Amino acid sequence: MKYKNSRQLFERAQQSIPGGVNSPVRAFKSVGGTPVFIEKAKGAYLYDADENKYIDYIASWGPMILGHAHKPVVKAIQQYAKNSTSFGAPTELEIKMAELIVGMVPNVDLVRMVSSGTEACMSALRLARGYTGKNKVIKFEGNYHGHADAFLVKAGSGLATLDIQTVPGIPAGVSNDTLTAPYNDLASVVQLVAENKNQIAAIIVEPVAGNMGCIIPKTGFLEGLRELCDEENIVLIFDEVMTGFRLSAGGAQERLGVAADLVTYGKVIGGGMPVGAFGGKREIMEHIAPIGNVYQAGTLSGNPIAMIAGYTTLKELKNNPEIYLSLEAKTTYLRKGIDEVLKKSTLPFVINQFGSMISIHFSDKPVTNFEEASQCDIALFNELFHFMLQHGVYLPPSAYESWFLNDALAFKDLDKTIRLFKKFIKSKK
Ligand code: HOZ
Repeated sequence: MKYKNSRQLFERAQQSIPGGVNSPVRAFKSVGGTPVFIEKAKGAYLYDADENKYIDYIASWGPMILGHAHKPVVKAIQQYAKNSTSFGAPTELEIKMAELIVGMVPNVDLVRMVSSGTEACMSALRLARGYTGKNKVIKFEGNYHGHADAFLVKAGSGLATLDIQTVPGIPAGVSNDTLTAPYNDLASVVQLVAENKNQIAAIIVEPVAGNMGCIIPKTGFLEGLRELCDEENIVLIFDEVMTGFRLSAGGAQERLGVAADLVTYGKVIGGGMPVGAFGGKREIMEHIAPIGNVYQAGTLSGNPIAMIAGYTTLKELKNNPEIYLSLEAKTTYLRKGIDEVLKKSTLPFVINQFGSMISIHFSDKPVTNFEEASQCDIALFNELFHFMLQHGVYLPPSAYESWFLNDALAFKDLDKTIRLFKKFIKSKK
C-alpha cells in the first residue's frame, strides 16, 4: 500500500485543523502512523487518496448499515436538495420521520430530532433533570454518551483511546453530579442510589456497550436497572446511538426486551447525515419546550436533507427485516472464522459479538467492563490494526471501539478478512 498523498494531506491538515482531524480517534494517535484520507466509498469498500481499497468494518462508526452510497439514499438526497437544503421551519417530512420512528420503536411516544448523538444525550439528561427536579446522574465506566460536560467522566471511546482521565474545562460542579459505576455491576448502582437517596435524576447506559470495544450486558443487568429506576423514581435513559436501528428495527429495547423511559439516537437514524434524536414516554417528553419549560432547540434540527437520508434508511430497514438476519449471519460468520484461526495460536483473545457489533480484545479473561477492557494487550491490537490496513481491511483505529458491519459486505470479504487473520498469526511466529 502507498500512502504518499495521505501523508501530505495529514501534514497540510495539521496547519489548519487541530491535530489534523475533526474527531480525535481519526488521528491514529493510539495506533500510531498516519491516518488514511478517504476519497470515496461504495458499498462495503473505502477508497483512500492513494487509490488503496479497504473492506470497511467501521461503517462511519455505525451509520452506513446499508453500505456506502446506497442508491435509494443518494437518489433521495439529490431529489430533496433541489428544493433547498434548509428552511428552519416545519415540514411534512419531519412528521413522516417522527411517525416512522414512533411506529418502529417500542415505548417512544414522542420524538425530537437533533443533529448529533451528543446533542441527543445532552438534551435527554436535561429533560430527565427538569422532569424529576433532581440533579445527579449515574453513568457507567467506559460508556460514552457524546462530549457534553456531564458525560466526560470515566468515558470510553476517544477518551479511553487517548488515555484522557480528566478533561480540563469542565467545572467541578458539573462533574460532581455525575456518579459512575462499573458496567454490568448492578450491586454498585444499588449502593450509589442508596447513598444518594432522592438525588438521582437519571441512569444512562449503553444497552450494548460499543465504546470500550463491544461489551454485552449480563443477564439481569438492564432488567435490574429498570426495576431500580421504577422503585426510586429515576429516569432510565438508554443511549441507543450505536444500537438504535442496528440491533433490530426497535433497537436494543426490542432486542433485549427492556424498555427505557427515554432513548437517544444517532448514527443509523441519519443514514450518514448528521442526525440525532431523543424520545420516550409522552409524560416525560411533554416537559420539552414549547409544551414545557425544558428548553432545547436547533437551527438545523429536522433538516430536510438529513431527514430524507434517515427516513429512506429507516424505511428500508423497517420493510426488510431480513437485513438484520443477514447482518447478524455475516457477523457470526466473521466471529466464528476469526475464532477458529486465533484458537490455533497462542494469543489470548476474547471476541464479543452482539448482532452486527463485534470486537476483539486481546485478553485471557472475559471482558465485561471497562477495567477488563483496559487490561487487554493494546499494543497487539495496534499491530493487528496496521497489518489489516496494509492488507486492505479498515478496522477502527482504536482497541476501545466496536466494529460495525454493513449489509453490503459479501462473504468473500469476510473470507479475505479471516485469511488475513491466519497470515497475521503466521507473521507473529
Ligand atoms: N469516538 C467516536 C466513535 N465512538 C468516533 C467518531 C469519529 O471519529 O467519527
